[in-house]
This record gives sequence, C-alpha cells and structure tokens, in this order.
Amino acid sequence: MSAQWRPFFVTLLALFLLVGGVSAATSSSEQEPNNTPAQANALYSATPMQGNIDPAGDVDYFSIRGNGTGWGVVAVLDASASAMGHDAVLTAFAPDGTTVRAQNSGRWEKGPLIAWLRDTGRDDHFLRVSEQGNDGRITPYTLRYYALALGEQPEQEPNNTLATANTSAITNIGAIGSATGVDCFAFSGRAQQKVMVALNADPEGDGGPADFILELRRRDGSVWASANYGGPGEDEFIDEHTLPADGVYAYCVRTQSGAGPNATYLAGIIRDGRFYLPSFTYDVQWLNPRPGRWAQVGDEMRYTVTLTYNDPLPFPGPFWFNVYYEPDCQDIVDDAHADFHRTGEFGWRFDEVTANMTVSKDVVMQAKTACTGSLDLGYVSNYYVTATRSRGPSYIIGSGYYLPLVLK
Ligand SMILES: [Ca+2]
Ligand SMILES: [Ca+2]
Ligand SMILES: [Ca+2]
Ligand SMILES: [Ca+2]
Repeated sequence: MSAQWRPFFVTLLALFLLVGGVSAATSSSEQEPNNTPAQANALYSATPMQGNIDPAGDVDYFSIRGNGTGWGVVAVLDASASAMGHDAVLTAFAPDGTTVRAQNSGRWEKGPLIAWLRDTGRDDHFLRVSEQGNDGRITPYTLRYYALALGEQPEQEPNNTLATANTSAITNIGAIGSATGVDCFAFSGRAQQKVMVALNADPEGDGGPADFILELRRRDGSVWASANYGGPGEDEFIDEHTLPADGVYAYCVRTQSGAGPNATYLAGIIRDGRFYLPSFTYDVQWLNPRPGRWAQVGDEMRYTVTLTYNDPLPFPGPFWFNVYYEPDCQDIVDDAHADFHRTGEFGWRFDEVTANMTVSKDVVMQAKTACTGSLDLGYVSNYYVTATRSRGPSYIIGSGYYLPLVLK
C-alpha cells in the first residue's frame, strides 16, 4: 500500500510536483527553420539557447511549457555580442501563437527583458526573438528563461532598511508611495548559490507610471548591484551574482521618478535557476518497533515527529506542520493536540514561523490491519504558496502469525 499525498489545498499540487522539474543549465542552439509557432524550438527553463537573427528578416520562435496560472516566466535576452543588439526585440505569445502577452525592445543591460509574466495555463507558450524592423542581423544572441512560481505577497511597511526588511516570499508585490520611499526584502542564501533579481514594473498591465531602480544588497546592507536601465513602466533585472558566504542578503526597490499609489511593482529573486523557498528538514523517530522493525495488529506505534526551519528569517503564517498516515493501516490514538484533521492527515497551525524554529510532537498511532506504509511529514505555507511532503520511515504491520521476511 503506497502513500497517497493529500494536499491541504488541492491547487498546490501542481506547484509541489514541479518543484524538481527544472532542467540542468546546459546550453543548446537553435535549429532552423523556427520561423513560426508550429516550427518553434523547445526551450527549457534555466537552459541558455544560442541563436542568430540571420539573414535580415529572420525570426526565431521558441516554445516553453506552461505550468498553470500560479506560475510565470522571467525571459532574458543577451544581444550584447552583436553590433545590432540594440535593436533586438523579445515577444511573448499566448498558446495560440498570435496573441502578444508582452513585448520588449528595451534593455536590462544586454538586451530586452520580460519579468514575471504570468502563464495563461498549461499549454505551451511561445517566445520570439526578432530584430526591430526586420532589416538587420543579430549575431549572436543568447536567450534564457526561467519557469517560476509567482506567489505574490503584499509588502508590509516599514521595510525601508535591511533591519526592517520583509522576508522575501517567492515574489513580493508593493508600491513606492513617495520619491524617498524604499522597499527591502531579505532572503537567506548559502555560499556559492547564484542569485538573480527581477522586477516587473507594471503588474496590472495598465501602463506603470514609475521608473524603478532595483538593488541587490550585501549582508552588511551595502549596494552590491543596481539596475536602472528601463524607463517608466519598464522591467529591471540584475543578472547572476554568486553569494560569497552563507547569510541574509536583500533586494530593494526605489524609484527614479513616478512614485505614488499607482507605482506598483512585483519583484523576486531567482536562486540557482529556481524560485525562492526557505529550507525545512524533517525527522520521524519510531520509538517502539518490535525487533526486526515491525508492528503487530493492535500495537500502539509511538512516534516523535520533528520539523526544523533552518533559516534566520521569520515569516508570517498561517503555516501548517502536517503528518500524513495510511488510514487503512493505522488509527490515531494521540494526535498531540492537532489543530486539524482530514482523512489520512492531521497537523498543527502556526501564526508565524520564527527564526530557526524547531517543533517536535509525540504522536501515537494504532496498528489496524496487516499492511505496509510510512508516516510522512510536510508543511503547507500560504506565504510561500507551496506545500511539501517528505517520506518518513516505512513500517510493516503483521497479523501476528508470522514475522515479515523483508525488512527495511
Ligand atoms: Ca535564427
Ligand atoms: Ca528563424
Ligand atoms: Ca517602504
Ligand atoms: Ca528604471
């Protein structure tokens, strides 16, 4: 009997399943002809694609997998090695191949950029590289995109300094209300992790009034990198920076002009090619197995279950620490005052996840029938709009007439 994951929120299932779905960062090269959506080359998240707009009039289409409306993309074109790179245009199309979702001919530094564009669904979407006017060559260019959960969380003021920074969610949404306003978001990282920062300057898609400045901050709060290449309503991007040491870093948003209640933005980091999540570990100790690690029908099975948050940044709840069990195998005897139950799961609710939090609970189950299974742990977090489940130790419940021969 295998464990079935029963997510607390069904809509989170896709997000969980896709967490591990990012390809390795090997590069590939375009294959002509790729001049229509039907001919599009497949482009994979975090895998650079080398190409050329050559001869003049060439256009290159790439298909990218849609992950659903809770997901989006950051797409980055580097045309800086081409003399005509200033005229590069990056266009994102809906799955019909013709509806333009976003288009940029501006500059993040090295070419056009589309930041945090929401997927319309699970069908393939398209990106197109072309030259402004279709009358010049771009040789070469490199196109990258990242498939990322969105999970916008609203900022909480005050957040103007590293000391008061909001803990970064997957992405944060906010507004710079005055010319001196600053919003900072802290994230934790490990030495050698690679971090990029992207800002969408018009999350409502109605023409953003503000000209944003995006900053990456070191652990001491000093500015490590600053991006202000686009004008009003244009996205900003800071390319890969390798973290020199473990610790808390931040990104901050301010304005060059156009601050006010409508100066809204959406910003977040890409860490090692993926969206940002904090680190949790789990432990399950089965305290009283029979010799040979099994239980007999009727036995009480005692466990200590532990969740550890390995991070110095607290973040707001609600947050649930969950135990997943096989309801056909086991009954609950003592749920350690769980805050909720549903078939095959129970758990505890927290209003906040504090720095380096560890939670241990002693639970007791009763072996119900001969079967095999495992006691699994996981969490559900609204702040990170995600859920995980980790396989716990497996068990065998025997009828008592024989000792199981296969033991783990
Ligand atoms: Ca081409
Ligand atoms: Ca082409
Ligand atoms: Ca602020
Ligand atoms: Ca700007």
